[in-house]
Amino acid sequence: MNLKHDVRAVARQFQICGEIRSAEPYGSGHINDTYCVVFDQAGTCVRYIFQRINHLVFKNPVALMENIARVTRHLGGEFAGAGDASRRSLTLVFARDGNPSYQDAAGNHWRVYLFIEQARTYDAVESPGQAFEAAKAFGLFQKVLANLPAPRLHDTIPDFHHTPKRFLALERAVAADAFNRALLAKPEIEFAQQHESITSVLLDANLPERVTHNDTKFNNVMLDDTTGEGICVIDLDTVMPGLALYDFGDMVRTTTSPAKEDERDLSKVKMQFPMFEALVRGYLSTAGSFLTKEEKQLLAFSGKLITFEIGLRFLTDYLNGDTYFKVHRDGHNLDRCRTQFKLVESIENQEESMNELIESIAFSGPPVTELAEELR
Ligand code: ADP
Ligand code: GN1
Ligand code: MG
Repeated sequence: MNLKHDVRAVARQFQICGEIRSAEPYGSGHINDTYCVVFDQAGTCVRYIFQRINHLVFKNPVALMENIARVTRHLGGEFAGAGDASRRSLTLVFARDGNPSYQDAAGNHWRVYLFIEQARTYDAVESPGQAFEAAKAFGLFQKVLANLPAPRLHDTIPDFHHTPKRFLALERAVAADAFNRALLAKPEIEFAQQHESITSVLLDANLPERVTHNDTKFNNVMLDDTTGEGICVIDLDTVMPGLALYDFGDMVRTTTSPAKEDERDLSKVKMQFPMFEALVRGYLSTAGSFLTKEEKQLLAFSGKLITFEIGLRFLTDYLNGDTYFKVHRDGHNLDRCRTQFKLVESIENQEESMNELIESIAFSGPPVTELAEELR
C-alpha cells in the first residue's frame, strides 16, 4: 500500500473489527479523497469507503458531519421497512470515540461508510432508463428529507448555488488574470458575459427553501447492478437548505449529454431529448407531489442555469490556477468549462420544446407514474 495517506492508522480509529487486507484510491470525485478499504472479518472480506474530507473546500467539517449524521439517520429510519433497506441510504461507521468522524494529527477529517455492494456509479449516462432512475432517486431523497425534523441544516458551503456570486468570482478572476490564462479562454469569458442576465432568475423567483442535495451529478447516485434501480444517493457533503431546482438542474447537466464532463470532442456534447424526458418523468414520479407550479415551470431553465453555473466555476478555477477542482492534465478545467457551455447552447436551442414537454407532462398529461414504466 503506497498511498497518499496512512489509511491503516486512520482505520484503527474507527469501530471496525478485523485486519486490513487492502486499501485503494476509489472513484472519480473532484473534491474529497476516497479509498476502498477491505477488511478480513472472520474469513470474510468486507469493504468500507474511507473519505478524507477536503477541509479547504468544507471549512467546518464538524458541522458538515453533524448534517450527514442527521440526514443518514433520518433516511435510514424512513427506509427501514423497505426491502434492501441497508443499501438505500449511506450508513456511517462511527469513530472509536463515538464521533461521526476522526481528525488525524495532520488536521485531516476522516469518515467511513459501509460499502454499498452490488451497485455502481457511472461517469456518463448510457440510457434513458438510467436517467429516469437517477432522477427518481434524487426526487425521493428530497421528498424524504422534506420531513427532516428541525433545526435547519448547516450551510456547508454558503452561497453554493448563488449564481450571481459565482459570476462575480469569475469577473474577479478575469481582472486578476494571475496565471495569464485569460487570453486562452477569451471565447469562454465572452460566452459567460453574454449570459450574465440569466444568473439571478431562480433567486428572484421566490421559490420555497427545501432540504436539497446540491450536487446531484449522475455519479452521485448508485444504480443497482441487477435491477438498474437508483438504489442509493451518495456524496452528502452539500446536503443543506437550497432550491429543489438546483438538484434538477444538475441532473440535466450530467445526464442529458452522452459525453463525459471533460470530453474534448465537443461535437459529442448535446442535450438529448429522450434523456430529458426520462429525467422529468423520473423526477416527477417522486417529487411531483410536493413541487409547486412555479418550480415545475422552471425545470428546463434550471438545467440551463446550473450547467452555466458549473461552467463558470470551472472557468474561474482555470483562471485562478486550478486550486479547487482536482485536475489531471493541463487545461483540464478549461476543457470542462467548454463542455458545460456547449451544453448550455444545446439546451438553449431546444428550450422551447423542453418547456412544451414539461407543460404536457406536468400540467396536462396523464399521471406521471402511469407512463414511467415505459421508459425502463
Ligand atoms: P466526491 O465528493 O469526491 O465526489 P463521493 O462521495 O462521490 O466523493 O465518492 C466517490 C466515489 O466513491 C463515488 O462516485 C462512488 O463510486 C464511490 N462511493 C462513495 N460512497 C460509496 C459507498 N458507500 N459504497 C460504495 N461506493 C461508494
Ligand atoms: C464537485 O464532489 P463532486 O466531484 O461530486 C463539486 C460540484 C460540481 C462537480 C462538477 C463540493 O462534485 O459542485 O458540480 O464537482 N462539489 C463541490 O463535476 O464543489
Ligand atoms: Mg461525488
